[in-house]
Parts: sequence; structure tokens; C-alpha cells
Amino acid sequence: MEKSQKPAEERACDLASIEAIRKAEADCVDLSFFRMDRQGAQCGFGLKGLCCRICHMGPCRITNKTPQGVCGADADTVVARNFLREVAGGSAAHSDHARHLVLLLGKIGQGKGGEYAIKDEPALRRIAKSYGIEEQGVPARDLAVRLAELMIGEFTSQEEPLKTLKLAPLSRQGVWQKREIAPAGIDRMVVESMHRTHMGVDHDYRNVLLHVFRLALADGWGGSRIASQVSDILFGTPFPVRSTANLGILREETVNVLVHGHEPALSEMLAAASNDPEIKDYAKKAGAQGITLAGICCTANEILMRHGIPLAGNFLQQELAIVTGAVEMMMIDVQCCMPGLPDVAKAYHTEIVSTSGIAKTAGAVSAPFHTDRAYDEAKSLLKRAIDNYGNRDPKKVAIPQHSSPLVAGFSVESIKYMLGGSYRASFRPLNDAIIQGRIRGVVGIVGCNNPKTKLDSYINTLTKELLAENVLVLKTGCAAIASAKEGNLTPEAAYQLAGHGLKEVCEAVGMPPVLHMGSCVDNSRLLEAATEIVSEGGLGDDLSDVPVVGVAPEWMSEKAIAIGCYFVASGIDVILGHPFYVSGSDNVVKFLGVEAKEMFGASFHVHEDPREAAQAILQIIDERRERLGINRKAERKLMDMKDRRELGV
Ligand code: SF4
Ligand code: MSK
Repeated sequence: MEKSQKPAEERACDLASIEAIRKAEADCVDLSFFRMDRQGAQCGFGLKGLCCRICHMGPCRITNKTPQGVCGADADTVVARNFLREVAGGSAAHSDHARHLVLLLGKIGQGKGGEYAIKDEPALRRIAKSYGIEEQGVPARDLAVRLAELMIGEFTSQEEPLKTLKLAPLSRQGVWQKREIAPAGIDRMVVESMHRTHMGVDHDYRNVLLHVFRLALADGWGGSRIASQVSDILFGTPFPVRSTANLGILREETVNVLVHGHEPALSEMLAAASNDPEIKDYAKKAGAQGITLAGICCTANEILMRHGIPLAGNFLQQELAIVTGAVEMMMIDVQCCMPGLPDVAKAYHTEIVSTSGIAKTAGAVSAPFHTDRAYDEAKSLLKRAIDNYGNRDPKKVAIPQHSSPLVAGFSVESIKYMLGGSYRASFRPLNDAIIQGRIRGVVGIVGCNNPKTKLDSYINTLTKELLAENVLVLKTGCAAIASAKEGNLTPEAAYQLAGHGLKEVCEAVGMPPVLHMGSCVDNSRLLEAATEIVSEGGLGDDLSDVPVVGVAPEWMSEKAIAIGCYFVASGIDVILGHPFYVSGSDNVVKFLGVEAKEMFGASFHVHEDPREAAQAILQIIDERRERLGINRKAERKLMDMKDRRELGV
């Protein structure tokens, strides 16, 4: 391996990652950081979205000299089609994850769910009711069957719009009807995207882009929302939990097992099985003090939110965790698991085990798990990891001793509870704080890491800038893990980072200034939170009224594009830390940045500098506050003796 071109401290912010990158260099282990260097200048046609390989008359590259492909497609058509295919990939990923959970819910209802059960019956009843299913007097298992059938209908509906759209504010539903972008079944929307972008079908970039937003809505209000809802029913609605984040959570004296990917079904069983006395004994007999179960990426977020299981790291730390030399097994499922993991693992004793039949990786052990015998399979995977403990080479072990405490578990239900207690659980105190100006606005910071950016640096800089300006920050995915590592997910962080008003609110409620709301499918919880703000009253009638903004700072996946698109179609402006592959078409850029605003009341904005992004966000928030008539500091009236006498106290 060639010598690295950059010092480790220019690649990552947190000390644990810096130490692990240095160790990888010393161990001659290749990482995504170094592969990015070797890519050199990336393909200009790809970056602009101007390469078309949709048919085999191509591949065609659109240039000034060749402004059309062989078929006559111009830059607008090529760029728009490529963009739609990306959103189809992202929407399919979220929604297929949801489908697996719905199928499990149905099986549990039929008594065929193995050890899985309905853990949160109130959530089942609440959610069934929200879809108009009569739940009173209906046994939980029957209700599960009915809800699963209804949800499967959300995938297969051919013409009827999604039922989940009704969970949005009425005025927003009106916008979707007016623009004719209310989606039918999720599967149909994905299939239609592939059809429209086949050679010789939809060539009008506007028509293609309208379908982008239609499809994205099927993801945000459909697939992703369903995934979060069913996870809550099966595994419990998240409530605040304490935990720890970063590579320092790995322990030399325990068997270290990591789960990585997105789907929570197996990791839930692993969480239970790791506490099984038989497994604990087995670990002791192998000479370990026990098992440390921890997570990477969004599987980590799922089990953190419900069990407080520690976060080993975010996307760019998946290889670094193995480089510690202290990981016996990394179980991967779907999405964001790098195919290079087995190469890294070869340098150590780590076993990479792929647990999904749809996601095999060359060099990894394939052990697809089955929901009807999940607990036994979870136990045998843990035993296999314990058996590997003896293969650990102490000379190769170096666990960075850095980790930070955190509080996570902020579902909409738990935020309501924190704000109002069990008798007055509501968003009212939050709305009042926004109206009074103590909280200037709410920003959702979401998405991944990308070796194009120093790991976590944009996310953390932006977060601090916004907190100082009294902006409440909601987080999901790898962006949330970045804040966890930085120590910003604790109530104490409000004292160090928040402006006066936000600090007051956090202090009164006892909450962190940055709320961890879950994995990337849980971005639907951000829509849910914004909808709660609207329905609580006093801040407009639509999502495009409320002072809320979405940001994807270091994004890399197609899912992040789908998320951005459903935010915009829902009326929430989105700031990107780096642009989509669309700059090859001025018309597409204008559509996403300007025309979207006219249609949806929100659009995309690109800001590659986090401080500049913070200013742009504050400007959007203040414009919305201005329109609501609340853009002034709440006047503080000093009481004189006369006022006090009138109060009669
Ligand atoms: Fe070229 Fe048209 Fe075929 Fe695309 S669809 S590869 S632009 S001929
Ligand atoms: S895991 S999609 S890197 S957030 Fe959801 Fe992280 Fe992005 Fe994957």
C-alpha cells in the first residue's frame, strides 16, 4: 500500500478515529479514506449527471460538442432520468426494510412469529387508529393482522393514493393533490420510476422530476414512516436512554460483537441473547469477562434508541472498528455495509457475517437469519463470536480510549412526554417557546459521512453554530452519531453550547439541545414532529409555515437524496453540504432550487461551508418567523409595585 497522502487529523475530528486511522496505516490496512485518495479526480460526466448508459446505443456523454445522446436525449433528460433512478434506489431501500417488518408483524399476528412479539400494544392501537382501523375490543394479534394487511396495501395499491398521506396536515395534502404528486402504492412508484427512465419513455425533465417528488413522498410518508411505526410496535417506542458512543466502548476483556446495517429484527434478538445466562457462561468459559454488543450506523441507532446499547461509530468508522483488532464478529445486514470490510478483517481475526439473504458480500460468512428461529440463531452467532475470541492477537489490539456519554431515544411520543408529563403530554411548550423566540427554530440534521469531507467536521461545526443561535437540533442516522461522539447529546451540552433561550428550555425540561431521533428511516419522525408542531397550533397551517429546516451535511447515499426530496415536497427547505449530480442541466438545477419553492414552498440549497450554511438556515427560519408574525424578541416586562399589587400576590 502506498503511503497515505494526508495526516489522519485531516481526515477525522474525533481522537478515536484519528488513532485508528494511524493504526491502519501502521498495519498496512487499506481504508475508504485511502481509496478515495487513489480515485483522484472523479469523473466529470458522473459528477454533472451527464453520462447516460440507459441503453446500449450508449454510453453517451453530453458535451457542448455532442449536446444529445444517440437517441436525441439532451442534458435535461439525461440528468433528470439519472436523478430519478437514484431516488428510486433510496426509496426502494427504505421501503423494502419496511416491508420486511410489516411481514413480520403479520406473522406475529398469525402466531407464526417465533420469539417475536408485540412489545408495545399501545403503539399498535394508536397506529391502527391513525389509519382508521377500529381497535377497541379487538385482540392485539387480530389487530396486528389487520394493520399488516393495510400496510401491505400501501406497497401494492395500484391507483389509490397512500393512506399514510392522511397523516400530513390537510393543507399539505392539498398541495400534493394540486400538483398531482400524491403517490399510489410504493412498489408501483418504484417500478414506474424504472419504466419512465427506460430508453424512449419519459423525456420531459419536468415530468420526470415531478415523479421524483411523487416517489419520494411514497418513501417518506409511506415506506419510512411504516418502518418506524412497525419497529415501535414490535420493539417498543423509544424513550430516553443513557449510553456511550465511539470506539472506546470496545473492551479488551470482553468478546466484542458489532451489528452494522439497518434492519433491527436480528439485532433485537442479539440484544436479548447477549444477556442469556447460557451465553454469558459460554463467554466466561472462553476466558472473557462477558460480551460487549455495540453497533455501527443505523442498526446501532435502532438498538441504542430502545436498549441503550452503545454506538461504536458511524459510517466511516465501520472499517476503523475492525482496525482496533478487538472485534470478534461484525454482523452486517443491508445498506451502508462496505464491500471492503472482509479485506480489512483479513488483517485481524474479525469474522464478517452477512445475515441477510439479499445482501451477501464476497469474503464474508453468509448466515441469513430466519425470523421463526431468530433467538436460537442469535445465540449460535454469539457462540461463534465467542469461539473466535481465542484467535484474537493481543499484539494487534489497540482500542482508542475515547468515548462520550449520551442520552438518546427521542421519539415524538417521548418528546411530548418530556415536554408535558403523562397528563399533559404535548408539543405546546415547544410551540410556545418558538412563538416567544426562546427557540428560534428547529433544524433536522441528518445523513451520512463521506470521505470527501473530514469525518463529522461539517456536522459538528454546523450543530454548534445553530445551538448558539437558539436553534433546537433534531438528529438521525450517522449525523446523530457524530453529535454523540462530540458529547452534544447530553443535557449538560446545553450549558456549553446553547444560546440563552434554548438553554432555559433544555434546563426546564432536562433535555439535551440535540435530540437523537433514530436511524435514517426515522427521518419520518422528523416529519411527524413537524406535523405535531402544526397541529398544536399557533405556527401556521402547513409544514411550509413552521420555522423548520432539514440539512444533509455529509451525505453519500441514494437514501439521503430520497429523504431530501420528501422533505422538500413536504414543504421543508433542505440544505445540502455538497450538490447532487445534476449540475449538467441548468434547468434541473433551477427546478430543484427555484421552481420547487413555488410548487411546494421549499427547495434545495447547496452550501459547502458549514458556517455559511448556518447563516442560510437562520435566514430561512427568520423568513418563516416573519411570515408568521413572530419574528421579534419576546418583550420582557419588568414589574413595578403597582403591577404586583394588581396581581394580588
Ligand atoms: Fe445514449 Fe439515449 Fe441510450 Fe442514453 S438512452 S445511452 S442517451 S442512446
Ligand atoms: S447509516 S444512509 S451512512 S446515515 Fe443509515 Fe449512516 Fe447514511 Fe447509512
